[in-house]
Amino acid sequence: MRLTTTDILECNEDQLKQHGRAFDFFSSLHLNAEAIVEKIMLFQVAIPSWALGNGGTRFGRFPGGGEPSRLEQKIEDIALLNTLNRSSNAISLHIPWDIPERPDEIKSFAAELGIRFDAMNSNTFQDQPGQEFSYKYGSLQHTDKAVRNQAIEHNIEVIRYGQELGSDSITVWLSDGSCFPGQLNFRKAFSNVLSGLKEIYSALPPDWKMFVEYKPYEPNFYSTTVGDWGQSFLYANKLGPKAYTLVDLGHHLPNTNIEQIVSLLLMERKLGGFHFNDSKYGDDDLTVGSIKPYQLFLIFNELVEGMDAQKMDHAKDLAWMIDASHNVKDPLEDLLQSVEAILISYAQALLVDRRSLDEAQQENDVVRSQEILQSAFRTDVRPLIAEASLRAGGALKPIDVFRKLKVREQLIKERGRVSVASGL
Ligand SMILES: [Mn+2]
Repeated sequence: MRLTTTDILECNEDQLKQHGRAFDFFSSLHLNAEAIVEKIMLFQVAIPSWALGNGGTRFGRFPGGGEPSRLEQKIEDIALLNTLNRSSNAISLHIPWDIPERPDEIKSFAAELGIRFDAMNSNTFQDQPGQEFSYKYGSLQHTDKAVRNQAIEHNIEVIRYGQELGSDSITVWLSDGSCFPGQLNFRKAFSNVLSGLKEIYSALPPDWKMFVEYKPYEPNFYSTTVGDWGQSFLYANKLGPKAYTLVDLGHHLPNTNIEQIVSLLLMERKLGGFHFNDSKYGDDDLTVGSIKPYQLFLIFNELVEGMDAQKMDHAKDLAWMIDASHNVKDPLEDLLQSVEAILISYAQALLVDRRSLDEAQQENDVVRSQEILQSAFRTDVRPLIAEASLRAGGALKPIDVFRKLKVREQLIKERGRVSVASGL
């Protein structure tokens, strides 16, 4: 199914007047409204190929119908999202769940729909059918060199696929670790992973980046060999200038100060990318901004401050991606909510009065510092998000349009009620 700009313009019609009033009012209060709209229009968030169907838990899975079962259909779903919000023009592929059989054709199919290929993701946390060695006791950390080599070769294969598709980065997330004390020699595990990553790193094309993603627990519950940002940062530093740390919001112990991590990684020029989601307890993979919107804002506040300090391009210099799972919602509606939450936090961070905040910090005026941050956070910036979408030909209210045009019903008609997305 494809949506046209005309479909969307018709849906916008009813709301144009009210939106115009809201945007004008906002602009009369905030002189930088126009500049923020321009920045929002440039900001794009990649959608992972595994987030387009209903996920599940180890207790069960409840598919919603009309899920994309082929890569082409996944790309079509992302194009639907992007036609609605004009802010998600990239797909992040997972190998082997989404091996492009004919990369050339897939690449031009995606380009026709205005979709490009973001970071590639490898998988050494599962055994695939026909695989020679098992990853039960880890992949790059494994005691057996043959297993390590198999994992290295897989990552290099993922880079090759990415090259053919026009991607320019690989995200390595390892589930390597241990479930019980004594199971693992931490130093040996660390150095095995390091030498594996070095081999993968040396296979990177010149303009590529490698992202090292960390996670404190699950599926291993005693230790994880890339367990936190310190360990990831160690690897990234030892690997070289093309290696970076990737922050996944769900990959922290409860109440971790993620914004401080972001600030320091930016200072060291070692923050490479971001996986957005939200969580209440652990790696819950909930809709972005659904549980802790203030934390998301504080993270964006540090992102904007830190990227500006390094003269980085907000839209291009970090890899922005959603990494969520949808158990009870329509995945496409959930993704629309997530992208909107990201744009809202970004816009609020752009509203922060940096000069006044700096002065307040210098004067140790704690109350004023908090007032400045919270006044940005409590500003309703939705007219700016809607204006950015409208100017780019998108919907003023993407979810309303998704429902009004009965997109899910159409997808079920096309693909069937029992179609199941490959992946998680
Ligand atoms: Mn992730």
